[in-house]
Amino acid sequence: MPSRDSRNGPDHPIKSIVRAEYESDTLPDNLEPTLVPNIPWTELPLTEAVMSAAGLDAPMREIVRHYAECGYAIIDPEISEATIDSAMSAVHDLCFDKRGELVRNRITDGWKSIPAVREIAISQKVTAILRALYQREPIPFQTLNFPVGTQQKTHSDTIHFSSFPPGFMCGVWVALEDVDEANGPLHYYSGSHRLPTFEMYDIGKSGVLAPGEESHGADHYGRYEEFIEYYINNQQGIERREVHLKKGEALIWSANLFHGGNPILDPRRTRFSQVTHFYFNDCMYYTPLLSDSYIGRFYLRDIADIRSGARVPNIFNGKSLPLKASGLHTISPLGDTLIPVSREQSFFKRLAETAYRMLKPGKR
Ligand SMILES: O=C(O)CCC(=O)C(=O)O
Ligand SMILES: [Fe+2]
Repeated sequence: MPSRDSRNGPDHPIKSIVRAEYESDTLPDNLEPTLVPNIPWTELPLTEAVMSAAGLDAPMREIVRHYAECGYAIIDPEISEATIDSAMSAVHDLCFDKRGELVRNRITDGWKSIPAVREIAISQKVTAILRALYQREPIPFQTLNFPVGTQQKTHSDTIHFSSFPPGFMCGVWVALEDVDEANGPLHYYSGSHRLPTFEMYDIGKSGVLAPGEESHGADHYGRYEEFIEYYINNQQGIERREVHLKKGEALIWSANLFHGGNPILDPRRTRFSQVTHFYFNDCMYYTPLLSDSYIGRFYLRDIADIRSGARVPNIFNGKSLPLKASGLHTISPLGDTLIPVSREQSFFKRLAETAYRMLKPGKR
């Protein structure tokens, strides 16, 4: 199943037809972005008329317009100071030992045990803004908390979390304390969300550990990072920016916005922060790093909605896929046959492969 691909560019024939339909500022009778269900409306030509027809007030229209153009929004998520402090203190206690030494540099899914982390993830203000940005129901599905800067290399989250249809994913990064140039601020490339979406195949690697293959996408993540560094440093028309958020402020990045963590200049400084990753309803959710989506091999994700704890069905064009657990699935071009092949990717298979590689003389 070929992915819809931003490499089709602005002149792709389907996009041109859609644009021609409502190039003018008047709302056409028969077509509006919310009726083009499998493309986020911020990727379509968004007119004032279309946005007001969707019931957005002027400040929200401004956020949507900026997000469409630059791929991110800086917002006030309206989270109480008490909640921010409580999340920070819980993360502090898990990440530093009694002598003040850093023992963990990230907490994954802290929302399960830390009520304040969950509260940040389900912020009503964030949910309302995401509904406006995507015209679908946002699903917070994962939290990450960091006690210090990640110094993560530039990447797009589309390599870790993607959706089909593409683009229905975003990250919401909340500063739990002030961030400046010294404690490893986030950087992002404004406008980079319009660059191609890369998967491992694009750099000559398989995502899937298929029979006869010795490695899968995660083994080549370093190669992905090197490629992105080269690619992004040689792009015209996008601008690297560093973001110094104040405690309680948030940045929303769209699925393909390239971003990372700057170096920590002052090693004594902390940088408490929370990222909540969101999907949107009525999609297939998958991990591109472990998939070969171009030929229909998807490592599908069985996600739960942090708000309710309920599992969220994987849906292809309105049809629910009978997924039992996260794992590798092959999907026919019509999306109507689903064959779990998760054995190939199983923990024991990987363990056996690694042991074999280590024991076999002359092999890496
Ligand atoms: O916090 C950071 O420095 C980057 C985090 C990030 O890229 C992510 O969680 O997707
Ligand atoms: Fe990221």
